[in-house]
Amino acid sequence: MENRESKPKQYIALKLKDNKNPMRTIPILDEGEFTLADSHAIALYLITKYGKPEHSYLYPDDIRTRARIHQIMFIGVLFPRLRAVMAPTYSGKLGELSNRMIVNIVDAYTMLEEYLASSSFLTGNSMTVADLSVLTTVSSLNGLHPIDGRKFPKLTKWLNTMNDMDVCRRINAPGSELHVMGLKALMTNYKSNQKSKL
Ligand SMILES: N[C@@H](CCC(=O)N[C@@H](CS)C(=O)NCC(=O)O)C(=O)O
Repeated sequence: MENRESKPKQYIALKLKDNKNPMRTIPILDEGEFTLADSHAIALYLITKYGKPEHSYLYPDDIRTRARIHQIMFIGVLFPRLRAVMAPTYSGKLGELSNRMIVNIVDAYTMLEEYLASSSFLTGNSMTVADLSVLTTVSSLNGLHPIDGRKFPKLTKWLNTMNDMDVCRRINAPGSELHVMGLKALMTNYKSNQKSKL
């Protein structure tokens, strides 16, 4: 994870093709002559390119609504808190969440609870691409450190509403469950390796 030279070949190949993803992260969109990194940029590109009129609620034309959507999608402090757990776990160096990791995750929940203070979704009373984007990270965080429903009632309600949607049940939930299960298995593995060294 930390060593950018150790990326699987296909990502390196994409990176080398037009030098558009120096981060060497996934996801990467590959349309032949056009590649694009960063899930938020990709989601906005796909919705602008392929969105049908009946999906316009996901990314409405109104510029202030769009600005709010961007504000949530480019929040910047959410995914890094998951990444802080993922990176050492994938490289086999983490057995459990540290206190610092938990404080940062709970702080992210607090921030989202505030965004949801006066609306049922993150940018208003209708679900947008911003909610879908945040859901992908929050569902993994929730699997690692469950959201306390008493402390975060609005976030809990939002998550339940999102998880009840057919699209989230079919697409997000299976991947998220697998992701959390994999992370926990790697942590357990690390812990048992540590024990066997004693
Ligand atoms: N802001 C980027 C973050 C992408 C990202 O960090 N992806 C992870 C996998 S979920 C990755 O490729 N990590 C490898 C690395 O950072 O070296 C996005 O939303 O696409």
